[in-house]
Formats: sequence, structure tokens, C-alpha cells
Amino acid sequence: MSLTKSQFKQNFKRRLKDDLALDIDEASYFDMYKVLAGMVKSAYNQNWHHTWRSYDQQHKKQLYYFSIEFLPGRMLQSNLFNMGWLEIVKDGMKELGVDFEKVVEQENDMALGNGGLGRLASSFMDALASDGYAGNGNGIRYKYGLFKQKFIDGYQVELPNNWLNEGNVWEERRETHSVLVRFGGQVYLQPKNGQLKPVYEGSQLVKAVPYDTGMVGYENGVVNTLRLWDAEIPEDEESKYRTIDDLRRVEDLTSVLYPDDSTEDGRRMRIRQEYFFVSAGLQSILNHYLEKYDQPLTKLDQYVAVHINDTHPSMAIAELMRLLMDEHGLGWEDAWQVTVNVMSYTNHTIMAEAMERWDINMMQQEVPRILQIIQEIDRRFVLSLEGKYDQNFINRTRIIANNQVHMAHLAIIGSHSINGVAKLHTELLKKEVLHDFYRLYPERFNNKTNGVTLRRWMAIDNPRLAAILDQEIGSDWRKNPLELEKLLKYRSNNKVLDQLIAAKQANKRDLAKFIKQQTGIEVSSKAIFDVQIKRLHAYKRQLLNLLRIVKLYQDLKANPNADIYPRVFIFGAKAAPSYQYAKAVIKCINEVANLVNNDPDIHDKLKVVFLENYNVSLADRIIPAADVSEQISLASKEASGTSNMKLMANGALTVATMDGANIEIHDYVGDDNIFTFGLSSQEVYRYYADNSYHASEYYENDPVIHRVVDAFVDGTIPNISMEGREIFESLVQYNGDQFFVLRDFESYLKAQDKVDQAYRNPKHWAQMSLINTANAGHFSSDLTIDRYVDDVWKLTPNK
Ligand code: 9GP
Repeated sequence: MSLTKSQFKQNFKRRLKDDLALDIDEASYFDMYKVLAGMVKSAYNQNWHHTWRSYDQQHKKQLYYFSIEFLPGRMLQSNLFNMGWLEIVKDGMKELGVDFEKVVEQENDMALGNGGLGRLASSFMDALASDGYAGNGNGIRYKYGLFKQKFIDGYQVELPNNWLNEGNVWEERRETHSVLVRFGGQVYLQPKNGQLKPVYEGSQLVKAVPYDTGMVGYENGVVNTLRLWDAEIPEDEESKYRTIDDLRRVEDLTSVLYPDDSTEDGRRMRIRQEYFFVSAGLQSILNHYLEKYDQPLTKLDQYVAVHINDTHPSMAIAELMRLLMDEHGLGWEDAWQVTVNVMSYTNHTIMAEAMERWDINMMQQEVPRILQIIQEIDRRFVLSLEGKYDQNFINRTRIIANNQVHMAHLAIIGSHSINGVAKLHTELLKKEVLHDFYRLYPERFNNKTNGVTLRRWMAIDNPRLAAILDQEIGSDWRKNPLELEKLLKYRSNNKVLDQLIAAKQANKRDLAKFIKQQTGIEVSSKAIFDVQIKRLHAYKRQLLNLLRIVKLYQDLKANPNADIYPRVFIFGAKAAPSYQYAKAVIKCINEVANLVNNDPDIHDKLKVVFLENYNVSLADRIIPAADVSEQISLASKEASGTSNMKLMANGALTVATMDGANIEIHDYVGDDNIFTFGLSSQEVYRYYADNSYHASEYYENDPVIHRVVDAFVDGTIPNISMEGREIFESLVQYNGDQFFVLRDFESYLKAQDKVDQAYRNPKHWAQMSLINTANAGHFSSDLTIDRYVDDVWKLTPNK
């Protein structure tokens, strides 16, 4: 896919004419985006074709990564980069007098995810292709994806994210690969040719149509496939869709990500969505396998691996059993063996509310045959334990209990590999959360610490940093991330440190400009840019950060000359629409921002900026400019975190609890290059065991905490009478403060004081920052993928 600058300019102008009948001075930025993306796609299409043909010809084992979320973000720049075209196009555009950034900004984020889970799935897509493995994605083509967040009077308001409005240049509708997915009705079993076969009555078929997007590998000619499914009414079933409700139930299948699960309708829709993409994905895998590989289904596990990303796709286990038995005539034992060998599962959280359990009646109504199969898996599981384990153990581990289907249990029992996403998380799974299962299947448990696409977060998003790296250590770090360690040699090199300082300053100026444009808030790039970007959740403790901001505000009001190094607090976070508490925190942050930013006593010492609609393209802008990375979840609660990795790679220093992957970051950079604080996970578990944490005691006995928490109800922070009260009460009750915010507050203040002091010595700060960047290679998703490939999926690289 080689291209020279003059070829690019010529082709670009010609395509503008051929496709849109426009000269360059007549074209809008959106026209240019469409034409450029079209050029990129036609250029990689040949490789795409060649890649899947070669997998088929070589009968390569293929991985299918099933995920309810994918978050590729904008794809134009990353595709250009992976094809080796980015610099040529940037230069060419400049010579054509076109502002390339404006072209890039025309692309709507492909925002089919909520946070770390979806972004991880997309970084795995990039790494699989870049490492040359046959790995594909399988998910849902949501029409609206995750909502668009707006702040109105400081409140989060959710708007539909109509990302497909202007079309999606990257996708390809593959009508001929459509399959039918069956919902509802009654099912009973009838003997047929010596086997029991299901007979369906009153069920409805939905047509699943795949839309494929090429996943371009980094400079290696590999293009894998992300397959996202849309739901339509099948042509010859139209007569069965008579009511508006019927129509809507099909449309809604692919409307939004995470329908509100606080209502029965929402939960029902989630079950339908999960079954829809799982069934469609597995049918298309089997169709392809039988047609192109022409091998018996008993050998499926030699050629196919299916990965269950979090519990949402767990029904894949029952669905593969159904397909193998009902559609292809395998007996239970053969089907089960193949299924367990094909399936593997990653757990991404220990938060109980995220471990899905579905009401058995609802499953009976929506997916009756799947429920039958799950009941049989459960019956056999219980049978296998009887006599060996006591009844309590059996009740704790079985799939169906108290009229609920425990989806994580299904995933564990039906997979050959179960992994957590950071060392601590995997240990907690083994010792606490999934301990019973660890006793049953110790050999299935393994750790795979997450990783991030360093090429995107460093080379594309932070060209200033990348230029310094390329000049000092060469550019191989893009392919071999551990090369970044070579940077350590320059930790005392003043020239390099000065360059790093200058690059960060320039990135901060860019972000300051963007903040001004978006919010009207003026921030100084000389201040510390202190960043917390992640989903809004009580366990992530944005509130801890906010309490400290309130304390600093109170300190400055009491003494306007207090020696506080100027700081800009930057937040980006969405709260789930039905999560009232998280929304209350958003409102409070916004009101504190109003208060602090407009108080003349504060001068420029504190600024608080909450950027709306946090998504991948906003992260692309914020991360290169961060000085401080807030990773302050209660120890044990954050499975891994991935913003911690992106931020350290870009030289931000982490303020960290010993949680998730923070622990591994700490191990690599060493005590002196990270600011740790707070309870350890063992201490948290000890508190749970003896029930001895009483938040009210901290409120009563610590005057600083008292004063700060009172600010939420005494009028110090205006316009938060309801939300302030909610937060106040959650904190000060005897057994309140579920996430130990007050317990960790003092220790957090001390860590932040160290940050304040350390930043005053720019050279030393730059050294610490360099050490973080140099160690970031360990958190590359390329390496994480290598470990999945070797231990779990057993793939071989493409030649
Ligand atoms: O909360 C975890 C986060 O810690 C992790 O980094 C990410 C990717 O593994 O998954 C998140 N989990 C979820 O979004 C839901 O389980």
C-alpha cells in the first residue's frame, strides 16, 4: 500500500471530482473526509480480501471476540497510520492548503461502548491484526450507541447519539451472510431419527444482517474483520409482525447500548440483545466453517476459538450447544466437549451488580430453547458435584438458583479458560469472588493484565512526544513496545528532559485552547493539569477528588495567599442514565466548578473543568496534556483500569491506590515515580470481615472532613440542595460511605501534597515522567494479545 505525496494529492483531487463533482476549493471538510476515507478503504480492501482468503486457504484457527461493546473511536487517522500513510497525507493536505485536523474532526466517533470494556475490545482488534493473528470481533451495530452527554444547569442530560446519521464509510453490509434468530413462543422436544428435536410454536424470527468493518494491522498488510449485527424483519415473516409493539421490539434490538435495566422492559431487551448477537455470530461462524474448512464439527475447537468478553455474551455456551445438537445432530457429550474447548471467558469486574442474573421466567418467554439447554447444563453440573461437595457449595455455584440464571456461572462452567484483567483482580477472583469455582477448576484460572494501543495514544495522539522518542531511541517501539525502556538511558540527559518539558507544555497549550473553545473557561498551561477520565461510578471515587477540591477552596478562602501550586482539575465521565447517585456527583462537580472558577479570591490557583460527552476522541485530546493521572478507586474494586496505562505512557504521574493495574504500574516505575495512598485490598477486606468501618466517626472526629462534608449542605456550594444532601447523607451515616472515601481522605491529601511539592522541581518531575513513559511498553495490548494467543486461544501468526 505504498503511496507518494504527489500520488496522494493527485488521487485525492481526482476522487473529489469523480465522486462528488467538486474541486478542492468547493469541497467542505465533510466532503474531504468522505473522499479520503473512501481512498483509504479502497486501498486496504485488497488486503482485506487477501487476508480472509489466506485464512481460509490455510485453514487457520480463527478467534471470534464476542463483546457487547466496541469503542474504536475515530478511525481515519488510525487507519492512515497503520497503513503507513499518515505523514504523507498530513504533508499532502498541507500543500493542498487543507487543515487536516478539521477533516479528521468530521468523523463521528464509533461509540458503541461505555468505557474500558469496549475500548479494550477495540485495542485487542488492533493488536490482533497488528500481530498478524486471525482475530475478529462480533457485536451489535447500535443505531445510537451510548448516549450523547450534555450538561444543562450542571445536570447530565442524555441525548441520542445519532452517529450513523451521515452514513458510515467504514462498514460493508453483507446481505448474503444474513442469518435468522428465533425469539419467544413455545418449544417442546419430539423424537426424530433417534434424537430429541425441538418443535417451535408461536416464535418470531428476526433477520440478523452483518455489517463488516476492516481492522487494519500496523504496516503488515493484515486486515481482520469486526462484524456488527443489525436486526431486520425477515421478508417472508412480515405477516407475523402485525402490531407496532412487534415492530418496535425488532427495531429496539439494535437501538441503544445497555437499555435501562432498572425496568422489566429494559432487562428483557438486554436478554434479547445478548441472544441476538451471540446467535447470529455463532451461526455465521459455523456456516463459514462448514463451507470453507469442510471439517467435522467435532474438530471445531482446532479451528475456532470464541471469547466471551464479560458476562454479556454468556449465552454463547448454550447457543453453541443448541446449534451443534439441534441443527447439526451432535449428541450432548460431543457437543459439550467441543463447546468447552472453544469457549473462554474474561471477567472484568467484581462488582456484584455487573454480574448479570436473569429472571428465569423472562428467559422462558424470550429464549425458551436456550433456557432448556441451560437447565440441562445446570442439572448435569449439580449431578457431577453431588456426593463430593455439600449442598451449600452446590447452591452457591449452580447456574440456576432462586429463579435466576447466573450468567457468570454459565460462562465459567462452559469455558476452558477464565481470566481476570490484572494480577490483583485475578487473585481476588481466585481467593474471594470465584473461590468456589477456583476449587473446582484451578487449571482454568489465569491472569491477563490489560493493555492499551500505544500506537494510538502515543504515536498518533502525541506526535511531539513520538518525535522525541524516534530521535533518541528510534521508531521500533511502535512494533516492539519494550524498546521504550531504552529511554531510561536519558533520565539524566538535560537536553532530552527539556524537550519532554517543552512537548508537554505545547500539548497543554493545545488543550487549554480547546477547553476555552468548549467551555469558555480560561486555564493556564503553567498550572498542573490533573486528570480524572473514566465512567462515573461511586467506586472510582470522583467524589474523593471533589472533596479535596472543596478543601483547597476552603483553604484559599481562609487564606488567599496559601501556598498552593496552581492546578486545573479536568474531569470527563458519563453516568449511567438510571444511576442517580453518579448523576448527583456530576451535578456537584459542575457546581463546584462554577463556584471555584468564578470566585475572584481564588485567582488562577484552582480551575475545575468538566468536559462534556467524554469519549475516545476527547481522550485523544486530553491524555497527551495530562500531568497527573487520578487512579483513586477503593482498593479491590477497579479490576484493572486502562486510562492509568494511557496516561503513564504520555508521561503523566499517577496518584494511585493499590488497586487493579496500578499495582503493576507501581512495580515497574518504583515507589519514587508514583504517588500511592490509601487502604490496601487486604485492609478493605479486613474491614468487611469485622464490620468495623464507621464513616460517621471520621465525620465527627476530623474537623477538616467535617468542614468539607458540611459544604455540601450548608450553602457553601450553591444550587445543590438535593444532590448535596444525597452525598452528605451517603457519607456521614454510621455505616455509610460504602467506598471508604472518608477513610482514605487524609492519606489522599498527603499524596497530593507530595505532588504539589514535586511539581515545583520541573527537571525532577520530567525525570519521573520519563521513567513512566519508558515503562509503558509493558502495558501494550500487543503483549497482552500475545499472552492470550499462547495460553488461551492457541493461534498461529499469519505468514
Ligand atoms: O471496570 C473494569 C475496568 O477496571 C477494566 O479496565 C475494564 C477492561 O478490562 O473493564 C471494566 N469493566 C466493565 O466495564 C464492566 O465489567
